[in-house]
Amino acid sequence: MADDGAQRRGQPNDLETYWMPFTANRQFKAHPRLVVAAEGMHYTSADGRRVLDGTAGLWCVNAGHARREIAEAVHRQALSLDYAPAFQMGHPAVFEAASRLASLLPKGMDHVFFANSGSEAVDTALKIALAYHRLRGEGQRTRLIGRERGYHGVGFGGLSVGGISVNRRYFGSLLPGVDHLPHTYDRARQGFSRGQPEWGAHLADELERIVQLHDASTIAAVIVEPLAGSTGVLVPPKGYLERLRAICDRHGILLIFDEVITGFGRLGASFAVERFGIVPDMLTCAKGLTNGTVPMAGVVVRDFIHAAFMTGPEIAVELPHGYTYSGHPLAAAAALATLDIYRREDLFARAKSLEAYWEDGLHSLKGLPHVVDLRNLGLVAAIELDPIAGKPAERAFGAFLACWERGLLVRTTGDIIALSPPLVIERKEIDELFGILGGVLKDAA
Ligand code: PXG
Repeated sequence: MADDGAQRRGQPNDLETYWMPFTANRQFKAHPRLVVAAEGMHYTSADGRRVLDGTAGLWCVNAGHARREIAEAVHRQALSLDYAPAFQMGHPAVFEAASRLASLLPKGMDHVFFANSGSEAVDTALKIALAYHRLRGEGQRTRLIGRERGYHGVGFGGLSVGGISVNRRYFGSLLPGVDHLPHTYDRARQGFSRGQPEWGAHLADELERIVQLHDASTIAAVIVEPLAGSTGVLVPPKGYLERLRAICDRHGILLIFDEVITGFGRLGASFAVERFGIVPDMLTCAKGLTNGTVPMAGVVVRDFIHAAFMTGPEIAVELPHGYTYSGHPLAAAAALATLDIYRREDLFARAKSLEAYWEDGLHSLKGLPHVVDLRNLGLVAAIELDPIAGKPAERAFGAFLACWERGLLVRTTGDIIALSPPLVIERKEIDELFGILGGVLKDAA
């Protein structure tokens, strides 16, 4: 009845109207899980329970929740300059944010384009790659290479190079001219690896095969997550990323690292770039850039790419691309305050110093019922469970619900539980996290 809708709209906490993203809406609305506050390592649920945040929100709250300095910086910025036109105008904070972000990366990665989400950053990077080749007179380089089980957000570009079939299947033919590397996971050869698996570097050579198939002159860029996060924490085999870099160099193909998850200390270094000592041609980041407080994402490009655009008449717009909220003042203020915290508290080094303890905690779950793999790097971990026959994803979803009941937030994808706590986690909280998880896995058996 029409009246029902009108009535519902008048009610607070109407669950029906909001169509939730990447959520089982009917299950959620039958059994809502609402959080109403957060501080440090914990959320507070609507029924007043403290819940340990094992996922830094969605891999973004690296400095822990409700950081005063960030909130105050955003507040001050809103009162002094709420919005500045992003096109043909500027404001000081965004220039400072770009410089500060670039200062975390190797020299030569000195230019930053801002967007508002990881998805936008990825589409931006792919567009820059195509435009770069065209400007150099190699406009036939239009192919983009992604990887199976890769996640690069939900824009048509990111979806096209992404390799998660359930995300792709409803949305038509996506971008043309895209190919995919094989993913790097093989449980039989890598199961229960601590850190980077020994096996799998040669899988990068598949890029050489793809190049032979299409011819290098048609390929613009390769995009990969240095560590695949969303698809269940696939840690790059030793030597794999190095080989990708070498093959791209050999064929004039741009290499893009999607560091939306791996950036800002998650792997115990500023970026995967630092952790692995490999310099891509472009890098995308988001999430931890503002500690999750205000949406913001960035594409950091190497100087030679930027320089290729800085030609032609001075009053010409060099790149016809951007968003109303690119470099929004509130986001820039949040980024500056966040980067201050990372530096002041040395949080990237803190993540590194906790890595061994974290790894031991994770691998203490070995042998528990249905645990078929454990993998980790930095402050990231995954527990892969044996699926219930005929009911994929149910075992992990059940564990997620049980953890929530017992005061721990985890993420699941398929039958994989993923963990990525704020970098401010204490050892006793690591114990608590794996204690709750271990209990849940035992009791579910
Ligand atoms: N690239 C990567 C590597 C990501 O992980 C995106 C792009 C897209 O970012 P936006 O801001 O458009 O969502 C992501 C996002 C999870 C999970 O639990 C992961 C993401 C987002 C939400 C949940 O695995 N990654």
